[in-house]
Amino acid sequence: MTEDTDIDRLLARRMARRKFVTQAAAGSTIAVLGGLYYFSDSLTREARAQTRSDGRPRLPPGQRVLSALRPMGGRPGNPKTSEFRLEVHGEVEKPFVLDFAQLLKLPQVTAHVDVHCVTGWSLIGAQWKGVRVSELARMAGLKKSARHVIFEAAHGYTANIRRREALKDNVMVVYEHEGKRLGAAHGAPVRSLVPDLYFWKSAKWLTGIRFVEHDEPGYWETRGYHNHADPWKEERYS
Ligand SMILES: Nc1nc2c(c(=O)[nH]1)N[C@H]1C(S)=C(S)[C@@H](COP(=O)(O)O)O[C@H]1N2
Ligand SMILES: [Mo]
Repeated sequence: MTEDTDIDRLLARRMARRKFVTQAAAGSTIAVLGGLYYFSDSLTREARAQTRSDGRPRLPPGQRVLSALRPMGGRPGNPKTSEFRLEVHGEVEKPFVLDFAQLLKLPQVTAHVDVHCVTGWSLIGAQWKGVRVSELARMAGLKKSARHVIFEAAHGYTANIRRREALKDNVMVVYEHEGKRLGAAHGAPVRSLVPDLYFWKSAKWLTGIRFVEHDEPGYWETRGYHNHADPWKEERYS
Protein backbone atom coordinates (compact mmCIF):
# COMPACT_ATOMS: atom_id res chain seq x y z
CA MET A 1 0.00 0.00 0.00
CA THR A 2 1.32 3.45 -0.78
CA GLU A 3 0.74 6.80 0.74
CA ASP A 4 -0.87 9.16 -1.72
CA THR A 5 1.94 10.66 -3.74
CA ASP A 6 2.07 13.37 -6.37
CA ILE A 7 1.98 10.72 -9.06
CA ASP A 8 -1.17 9.19 -7.56
CA ARG A 9 -2.88 12.56 -7.54
CA LEU A 10 -1.75 13.27 -11.08
CA LEU A 11 -3.07 9.91 -12.23
CA ALA A 12 -6.35 10.40 -10.37
CA ARG A 13 -6.86 13.79 -12.00
CA ARG A 14 -6.10 12.41 -15.43
CA MET A 15 -8.43 9.48 -14.96
CA ALA A 16 -11.17 11.74 -13.67
CA ARG A 17 -10.95 13.87 -16.78
CA ARG A 18 -10.86 10.75 -18.95
CA LYS A 19 -8.56 12.50 -21.41
CA PHE A 20 -7.35 9.25 -22.85
CA VAL A 21 -6.79 10.80 -26.25
CA THR A 22 -4.34 13.35 -24.86
CA GLN A 23 -2.81 10.56 -22.81
CA ALA A 24 -2.38 8.33 -25.82
CA ALA A 25 -0.82 11.14 -27.83
CA ALA A 26 1.70 11.78 -25.06
CA GLY A 27 2.48 8.10 -24.68
CA SER A 28 1.95 5.25 -27.03
CA THR A 29 -0.75 2.86 -28.04
CA ILE A 30 -0.09 -0.83 -28.42
CA ALA A 31 -2.53 -3.52 -29.52
CA VAL A 32 -2.16 -6.74 -27.54
CA LEU A 33 -4.55 -9.67 -27.13
CA GLY A 34 -7.28 -7.91 -29.04
CA GLY A 35 -7.22 -4.79 -26.90
CA LEU A 36 -5.64 -1.35 -26.90
CA TYR A 37 -3.38 -0.34 -24.06
CA TYR A 38 -2.92 3.33 -23.33
CA PHE A 39 0.52 3.73 -21.82
CA SER A 40 1.76 6.98 -20.38
CA ASP A 41 5.44 7.72 -20.95
CA SER A 42 5.47 10.50 -18.36
CA LEU A 43 3.84 8.39 -15.63
CA THR A 44 6.18 5.52 -16.51
CA ARG A 45 9.22 7.82 -16.14
CA GLU A 46 7.96 9.20 -12.84
CA ALA A 47 7.14 5.77 -11.41
CA ARG A 48 10.58 4.47 -12.43
CA ALA A 49 12.20 7.28 -10.45
CA GLN A 50 10.27 6.42 -7.26
CA THR A 51 11.18 4.00 -4.49
CA ARG A 52 8.67 2.05 -2.38
CA SER A 53 8.73 2.05 1.39
CA ASP A 54 10.19 -1.48 1.21
CA GLY A 55 13.14 -0.14 -0.80
CA ARG A 56 12.14 -1.65 -4.12
CA PRO A 57 11.66 0.55 -7.21
CA ARG A 58 8.01 1.51 -7.61
CA LEU A 59 7.92 0.07 -11.12
CA PRO A 60 9.15 -3.52 -11.52
CA PRO A 61 11.50 -4.25 -14.45
CA GLY A 62 9.92 -4.53 -17.88
CA GLN A 63 6.68 -2.76 -16.87
CA ARG A 64 5.06 0.42 -18.27
CA VAL A 65 2.33 2.47 -16.66
CA LEU A 66 -1.21 2.15 -18.02
CA SER A 67 -3.69 5.00 -17.80
CA ALA A 68 -6.71 2.90 -16.67
CA LEU A 69 -7.56 -0.67 -15.74
CA ARG A 70 -8.23 -2.90 -18.73
CA PRO A 71 -10.45 -5.97 -18.66
CA MET A 72 -8.18 -8.93 -19.43
CA GLY A 73 -10.84 -11.54 -19.95
CA GLY A 74 -11.58 -14.83 -18.23
CA ARG A 75 -14.85 -16.74 -17.95
CA PRO A 76 -17.21 -14.51 -15.96
CA GLY A 77 -18.96 -15.62 -12.81
CA ASN A 78 -22.27 -14.44 -11.40
CA PRO A 79 -22.00 -10.68 -10.70
CA LYS A 80 -25.13 -10.50 -8.49
CA THR A 81 -24.38 -9.39 -4.93
CA SER A 82 -27.59 -11.10 -3.75
CA GLU A 83 -26.23 -14.48 -4.84
CA PHE A 84 -22.64 -13.91 -3.73
CA ARG A 85 -21.15 -16.37 -1.23
CA LEU A 86 -17.55 -16.53 -0.08
CA GLU A 87 -16.39 -19.75 1.51
CA VAL A 88 -13.42 -19.45 3.88
CA HIS A 89 -12.23 -22.98 4.56
CA GLY A 90 -9.44 -25.56 4.65
CA GLU A 91 -6.83 -25.50 7.41
CA VAL A 92 -8.88 -23.34 9.80
CA GLU A 93 -10.59 -23.97 13.16
CA LYS A 94 -13.91 -22.36 12.19
CA PRO A 95 -14.69 -22.44 8.46
CA PHE A 96 -17.50 -20.10 7.43
CA VAL A 97 -19.48 -18.77 4.48
CA LEU A 98 -20.15 -15.04 4.05
CA ASP A 99 -22.76 -13.34 1.95
CA PHE A 100 -22.25 -9.84 0.53
CA ALA A 101 -24.02 -8.02 3.38
CA GLN A 102 -21.88 -9.87 5.93
CA LEU A 103 -18.71 -8.95 4.03
CA LEU A 104 -19.69 -5.27 4.28
CA LYS A 105 -20.05 -5.55 8.06
CA LEU A 106 -16.40 -6.58 8.52
CA PRO A 107 -13.63 -4.00 8.99
CA GLN A 108 -13.35 -2.19 5.64
CA VAL A 109 -10.07 -1.04 4.15
CA THR A 110 -9.55 1.54 1.41
CA ALA A 111 -6.09 1.35 -0.13
CA HIS A 112 -4.14 2.82 -3.00
CA VAL A 113 -2.03 0.09 -4.52
CA ASP A 114 -0.10 -0.70 -7.69
CA VAL A 115 -0.85 -3.81 -9.74
CA HIS A 116 1.41 -5.39 -12.34
CA CYS A 117 0.23 -7.55 -15.24
CA VAL A 118 2.59 -10.14 -16.67
CA THR A 119 1.90 -8.73 -20.15
CA GLY A 120 3.92 -5.63 -19.19
CA TRP A 121 1.46 -3.06 -17.93
CA SER A 122 1.14 -1.67 -14.44
CA LEU A 123 -1.71 0.33 -13.00
CA ILE A 124 -0.40 2.55 -10.26
CA GLY A 125 -2.08 4.21 -7.31
CA ALA A 126 -5.63 3.11 -8.06
CA GLN A 127 -8.02 2.98 -5.12
CA TRP A 128 -9.53 -0.33 -4.05
CA LYS A 129 -11.92 -1.10 -1.19
CA GLY A 130 -12.59 -4.35 0.59
CA VAL A 131 -11.58 -6.60 3.48
CA ARG A 132 -8.11 -7.90 4.31
CA VAL A 133 -7.47 -11.62 3.79
CA SER A 134 -5.66 -11.52 7.15
CA GLU A 135 -8.95 -10.43 8.78
CA LEU A 136 -10.81 -13.39 7.22
CA ALA A 137 -7.98 -15.72 8.31
CA ARG A 138 -8.17 -14.38 11.86
CA MET A 139 -11.95 -14.88 11.99
CA ALA A 140 -11.60 -18.44 10.70
CA GLY A 141 -8.88 -19.33 13.20
CA LEU A 142 -6.02 -20.05 10.84
CA LYS A 143 -4.10 -23.21 11.74
CA LYS A 144 -0.29 -23.40 11.81
CA SER A 145 -0.56 -26.20 9.26
CA ALA A 146 -1.81 -23.73 6.61
CA ARG A 147 1.22 -22.95 4.44
CA HIS A 148 -0.50 -21.83 1.23
CA VAL A 149 -3.68 -20.06 0.21
CA ILE A 150 -5.83 -20.95 -2.78
CA PHE A 151 -8.16 -18.32 -4.21
CA GLU A 152 -11.12 -20.13 -5.74
CA ALA A 153 -13.19 -18.48 -8.46
CA ALA A 154 -16.02 -19.17 -10.88
CA HIS A 155 -15.68 -22.12 -13.28
CA GLY A 156 -12.76 -23.65 -11.42
CA TYR A 157 -10.22 -20.79 -11.82
CA THR A 158 -7.73 -20.86 -8.96
CA ALA A 159 -4.60 -18.95 -7.97
CA ASN A 160 -2.15 -20.04 -5.28
CA ILE A 161 -0.05 -17.84 -2.99
CA ARG A 162 2.11 -18.41 0.06
CA ARG A 163 0.67 -17.96 3.56
CA ARG A 164 3.07 -15.18 4.53
CA GLU A 165 2.26 -13.22 1.38
CA ALA A 166 -1.50 -13.71 1.76
CA LEU A 167 -1.43 -12.21 5.25
CA LYS A 168 0.24 -8.96 4.16
CA ASP A 169 -1.75 -5.77 4.84
CA ASN A 170 -2.26 -5.00 1.16
CA VAL A 171 -3.81 -8.37 0.27
CA MET A 172 -7.59 -8.08 0.22
CA VAL A 173 -10.86 -9.24 -1.21
CA VAL A 174 -12.22 -6.14 -2.96
CA TYR A 175 -15.58 -5.01 -4.31
CA GLU A 176 -14.81 -1.37 -5.24
CA HIS A 177 -12.31 0.14 -7.68
CA GLU A 178 -11.83 3.92 -7.93
CA GLY A 179 -14.89 4.51 -5.75
CA LYS A 180 -17.25 2.37 -7.83
CA ARG A 181 -18.48 -1.19 -7.59
CA LEU A 182 -16.27 -3.58 -9.55
CA GLY A 183 -17.43 -3.99 -13.13
CA ALA A 184 -18.60 -7.40 -14.32
CA ALA A 185 -15.49 -7.74 -16.50
CA HIS A 186 -13.25 -7.02 -13.51
CA GLY A 187 -14.66 -9.78 -11.32
CA ALA A 188 -17.89 -8.44 -9.81
CA PRO A 189 -19.03 -8.64 -7.18
CA VAL A 190 -15.75 -9.56 -5.42
CA ARG A 191 -12.19 -10.39 -6.46
CA SER A 192 -8.97 -10.99 -4.62
CA LEU A 193 -6.23 -8.36 -4.83
CA VAL A 194 -2.59 -9.34 -4.42
CA PRO A 195 -0.70 -6.21 -5.46
CA ASP A 196 2.86 -7.48 -5.00
CA LEU A 197 2.52 -10.52 -7.28
CA TYR A 198 1.63 -10.54 -10.99
CA PHE A 199 -2.03 -9.70 -11.49
CA TRP A 200 -3.20 -13.21 -12.46
CA LYS A 201 -2.93 -14.04 -8.73
CA SER A 202 -5.83 -11.58 -8.19
CA ALA A 203 -8.75 -13.91 -8.90
CA LYS A 204 -11.88 -12.30 -10.33
CA TRP A 205 -15.38 -13.63 -9.49
CA LEU A 206 -14.06 -14.97 -6.19
CA THR A 207 -16.02 -17.79 -4.52
CA GLY A 208 -13.64 -19.11 -1.89
CA ILE A 209 -10.41 -18.80 0.05
CA ARG A 210 -8.97 -22.18 0.95
CA PHE A 211 -6.02 -22.51 3.29
CA VAL A 212 -3.93 -25.60 2.57
CA GLU A 213 -0.88 -27.40 3.87
CA HIS A 214 0.48 -28.34 0.46
CA ASP A 215 0.77 -25.99 -2.49
CA GLU A 216 -1.64 -26.38 -5.42
CA PRO A 217 -0.54 -24.58 -8.58
CA GLY A 218 -3.57 -22.85 -10.09
CA TYR A 219 -5.00 -22.06 -13.51
CA TRP A 220 -2.08 -20.07 -14.99
CA GLU A 221 0.56 -21.76 -12.84
CA THR A 222 -0.25 -25.07 -14.54
CA ARG A 223 -0.14 -23.40 -17.97
CA GLY A 224 3.47 -22.28 -18.06
CA TYR A 225 3.35 -19.26 -15.78
CA HIS A 226 5.60 -18.97 -12.74
CA ASN A 227 4.35 -20.54 -9.52
CA HIS A 228 5.41 -17.58 -7.37
CA ALA A 229 5.09 -14.58 -9.76
CA ASP A 230 7.19 -11.84 -8.13
CA PRO A 231 7.26 -8.91 -10.59
CA TRP A 232 10.55 -7.54 -9.17
CA LYS A 233 12.25 -10.84 -9.98
CA GLU A 234 10.41 -11.04 -13.31
CA GLU A 235 9.04 -14.45 -12.33
CA ARG A 236 6.84 -14.53 -15.44
CA TYR A 237 7.16 -18.06 -16.80
CA SER A 238 8.17 -21.39 -15.29
N1 LIG B 1 -11.53 -15.86 -12.31
C1 LIG B 1 -10.52 -15.34 -13.05
N2 LIG B 1 -9.71 -14.44 -12.47
C2 LIG B 1 -8.69 -13.89 -13.17
C3 LIG B 1 -8.45 -14.27 -14.51
C4 LIG B 1 -9.32 -15.23 -15.10
O1 LIG B 1 -9.17 -15.62 -16.27
N3 LIG B 1 -10.35 -15.72 -14.34
N4 LIG B 1 -7.40 -13.71 -15.19
C5 LIG B 1 -6.30 -13.15 -14.40
C6 LIG B 1 -5.41 -12.35 -15.19
S1 LIG B 1 -4.40 -13.20 -16.27
C7 LIG B 1 -5.31 -10.99 -15.03
S2 LIG B 1 -4.12 -10.10 -15.85
C8 LIG B 1 -6.27 -10.23 -14.20
C9 LIG B 1 -6.95 -9.18 -15.05
O2 LIG B 1 -7.84 -8.42 -14.30
P1 LIG B 1 -8.72 -7.33 -15.06
O3 LIG B 1 -9.48 -8.04 -16.15
O4 LIG B 1 -9.59 -6.71 -14.04
O5 LIG B 1 -7.75 -6.33 -15.65
O6 LIG B 1 -7.25 -11.07 -13.63
C10 LIG B 1 -6.80 -12.33 -13.20
N5 LIG B 1 -7.89 -12.99 -12.55
MO1 LIG C 1 -2.90 -11.66 -17.12
